[in-house]
Amino acid sequence: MTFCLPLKCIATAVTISTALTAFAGVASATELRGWNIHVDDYPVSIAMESFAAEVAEKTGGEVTAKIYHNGVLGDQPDAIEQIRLGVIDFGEFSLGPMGQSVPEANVVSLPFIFPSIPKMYELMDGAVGDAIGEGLKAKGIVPLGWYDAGARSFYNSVHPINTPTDVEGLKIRVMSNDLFVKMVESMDGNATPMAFGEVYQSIKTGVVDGAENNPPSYESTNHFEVAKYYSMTEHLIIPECLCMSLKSWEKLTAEQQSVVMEAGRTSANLQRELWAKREAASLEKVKAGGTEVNMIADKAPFQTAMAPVYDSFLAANPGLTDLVNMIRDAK
Ligand code: BDP
Repeated sequence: MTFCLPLKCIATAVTISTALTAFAGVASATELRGWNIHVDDYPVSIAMESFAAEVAEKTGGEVTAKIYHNGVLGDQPDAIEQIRLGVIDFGEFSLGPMGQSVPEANVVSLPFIFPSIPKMYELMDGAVGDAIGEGLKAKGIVPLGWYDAGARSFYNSVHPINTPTDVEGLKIRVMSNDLFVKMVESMDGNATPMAFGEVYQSIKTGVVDGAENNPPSYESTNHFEVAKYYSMTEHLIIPECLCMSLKSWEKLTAEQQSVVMEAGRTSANLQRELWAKREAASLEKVKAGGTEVNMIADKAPFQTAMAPVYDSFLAANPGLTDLVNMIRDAK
């Protein structure tokens, strides 16, 4: 028995099937939540947006991503926990704070471990990156691409730093990781781990005398307005990671995973190009803004002062000795 004329029946069937397809489309679409600490025009932020665009395009809209810039989803140590839990689907992290949960990642937070930035790229795109990637995966984090963060140098509001003794007595903000506390204490400075977003006010009000970071972060946060001595110690070359929660990763199909992985690599290449340009522009901007940049004629005394950092790290993590040596021996 039929309640409709044949033509009407067809029309109704089409309507129903269109509605079902649309519903299925909605049901299977995934929107990923992305965490980022940086301002919108930062190289990391632009590369993350390009990652999101590529993923949306190549999955035909099945997987899309919304990125929350400026740290609005919380500070980095909390975001690392949230990505492990799958509350945040992906993000761009410094391997600095990552080291508190992933011991392998700590290896790249050892002061002066990489002889240069090109060498860091080479090692991160090879065996060292693979070893750290395994460590991350074991903690529920899937690396998609290694981003550049240049080299970090000290800045403060008191005086230029030329030798390790100039750090003595200075109150320096560090990223949340015991290694960085030890690093500053090895030069008799006072280290204060603190959220990135609190540093500007803390320098301004004298809670700390300074901090340490790469030129783009020193500039984009306006720290240069309150700490005008920027001393190019370049003591830390810490790569960064565009990475995804393993929990979110496992919800994707194999095909979607390969698109996401590929987009991560492409975005890393873009980020590295943008980084080099931004670094130069940031240095110009801070100099024009009154920053006094001083180069370090001889970094050897700083390197020597870091011996206790290595000693205590290797004593606590003997299993990571080979990885440390793999980097240190790289010429
Ligand atoms: C920047 C890193 C960012 C860190 C920040 C910091 O890109 O991930 O949160 O330093 O010092 O260079 O906290």
